[in-house]
Amino acid sequence: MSPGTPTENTPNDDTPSAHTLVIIPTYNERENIELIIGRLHTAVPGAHVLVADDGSPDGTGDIADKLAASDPAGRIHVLHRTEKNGLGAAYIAGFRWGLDRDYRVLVEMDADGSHAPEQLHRLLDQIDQGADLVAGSRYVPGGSVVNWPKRREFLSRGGNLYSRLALGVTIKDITGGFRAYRREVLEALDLDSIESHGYCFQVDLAWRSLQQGFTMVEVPITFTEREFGESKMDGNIVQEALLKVTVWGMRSRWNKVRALLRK
Ligand SMILES: Nc1nc2c(ncn2[C@@H]2O[C@H](COP(=O)(O)OP(=O)(O)OP(=O)(O)O)[C@@H](O)[C@H]2O)c(=O)[nH]1
Ligand SMILES: [Mg+2]
Repeated sequence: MSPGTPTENTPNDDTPSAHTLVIIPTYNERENIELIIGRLHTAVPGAHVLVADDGSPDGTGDIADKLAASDPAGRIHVLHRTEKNGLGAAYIAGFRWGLDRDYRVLVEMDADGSHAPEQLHRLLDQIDQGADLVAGSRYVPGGSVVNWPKRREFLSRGGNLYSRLALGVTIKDITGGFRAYRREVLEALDLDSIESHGYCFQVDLAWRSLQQGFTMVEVPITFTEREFGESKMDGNIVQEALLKVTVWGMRSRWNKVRALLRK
């Protein structure tokens, strides 16, 4: 199915996906925010949205407020944070906001159009079928990347391969940021202790969920590089991920060896 095809599913009220909150972290996404929420509501009309804005100087937060005020169905919510604190902190605040209410599924989605709302139903269908955590994946059959420079794709594929080897997991795209979590997963994680940023934040959440014994399923997505606005990616993010993934992998292996020695 192409990213332009909306879902044909109308979940009944008993399914977890009928109680979905899509969290969209934003920092200077003025050109994108209305477009992405519009696409989301065309594709999944029942989904609620939480824009987690870090006081964007370009007025993204005000635009989100206006969108919220003009949605008669009351599906749009805005969390105004005062400082730019990174995507991870914005997501954690968003998760808390959602867990304080009765949402059953919490979704992570970028504002810049890289994650197609028209493909969200692929993730939600898997949740309804029993998965605990579903990751939109660029690197499973059917998944793809559009408009990415070769260098960027190489870095992303390399990071994923390294994570797979270091952590001993089979997930093909553990750094991706288009995900759906059953609320029980986030309730079980110690959100206070998560300090990772950027891609590492996604690896961290997946790794903690797997360690707790939750099931993680990948579904193919088409990832499209942003058209409007600026990227907030920087070199430190790669360094942080490399270091932390190595430590987590070594710690996990060491724990296994210790358990064997004790037998
Ligand atoms: N609230 C908040 N959102 C952020 C922050 N940094 C990035 N974001 C948002 O997180 C999402 C992903 O950020 P991007 O800049 O697209 O990062 P990226 O996808 O790694 O980079 P590109 O591929 O160049 O787009 C977007 O919706 C951003 O607006 C932040 O510090 N605070
Ligand atoms: Mg992006």
